[in-house]
Amino acid sequence: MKVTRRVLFIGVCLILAALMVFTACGGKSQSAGGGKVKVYFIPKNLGNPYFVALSSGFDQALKELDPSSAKYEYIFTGPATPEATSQIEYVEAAVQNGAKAIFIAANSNDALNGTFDDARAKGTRIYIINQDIPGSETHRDAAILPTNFDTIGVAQLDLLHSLIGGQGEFAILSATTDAPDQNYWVQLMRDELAKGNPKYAQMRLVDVVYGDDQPEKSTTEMEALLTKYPNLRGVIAPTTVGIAAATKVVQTRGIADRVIVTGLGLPSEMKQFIVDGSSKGFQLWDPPAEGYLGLYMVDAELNAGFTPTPGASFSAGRLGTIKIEPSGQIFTIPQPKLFNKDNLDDFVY
Ligand code: RAM
Repeated sequence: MKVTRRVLFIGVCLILAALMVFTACGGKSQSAGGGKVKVYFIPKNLGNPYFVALSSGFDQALKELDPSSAKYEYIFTGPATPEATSQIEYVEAAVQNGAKAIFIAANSNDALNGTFDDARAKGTRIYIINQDIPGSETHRDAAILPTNFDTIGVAQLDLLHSLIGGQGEFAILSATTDAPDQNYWVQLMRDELAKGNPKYAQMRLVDVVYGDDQPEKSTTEMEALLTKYPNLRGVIAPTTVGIAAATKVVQTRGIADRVIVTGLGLPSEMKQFIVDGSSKGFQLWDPPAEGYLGLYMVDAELNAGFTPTPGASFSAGRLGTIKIEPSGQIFTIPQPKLFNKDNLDDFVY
């Protein structure tokens, strides 16, 4: 009798174990993933390698915090092009799907405010990532910035200054006309020039054009600048898409020493240009670190009593303790970093 019971008990255990394995294996299907915490990253648009680099940081943190993929479901999705309203449907779909947190590189300062409000009312955290939404800060929970944006205007001007000997006409090749991050930096550059600092007295900003973070449009805009301004000495492209396209133009035309292209570049895309001399240097930060600390922030809220309020801090693995500034922003690194032929080993993303 005893033996029979034990056999029965073992049998039941085996059936339960089999059921668990079956359920776990089905984890990829929509319904079986239901128990996991859903974390979304919606970039400005898909097809921009910059955001693939940023997304890889989420994956790094997932490996550390959830090696068996039991806790989190991470979803990287977004529109094909970076228009002001193109992300709305993706935010709505994520909320509908039960997103715990949405990280979004918004394409507008304010076009998503109502969508964000609805999402937050349903319990979804809205974290702006890679930038902020100036003027609309009350519509998000916090913002992860790659660095302190207030340093970027002077940093970019100084970089061009050093590359052109402080003299000549230059233009800015930006992303979209609505882009919150580029518009902020371009304004900082304009403000700095307007201050009358003698350092920039011999540099003249002749135009600001928009390549929409699309390689073809950026190329066309760069070519048009060269036609319109025969004395153009430099271009600042504070977008990884724009700088890569513009550098390609000066490389192809063999004029990389006459028209200096700089700005914010993705090291993996710019490496070839640095190696062949078409680019003398550019700046950036650490995009993967932003995604990495983003997932740690979600985890801290779930497991360590963290709430995203100014002054609060959390522990983010290899990045140490991260603190939310009074503005609700997080600065991933304090200031942008210079990439040139002297640090090719740092070109890792
Ligand atoms: C482009 C995007 C992104 C920006 C970088 C520098 O890839 O516009 O938002 O942070 O450039």
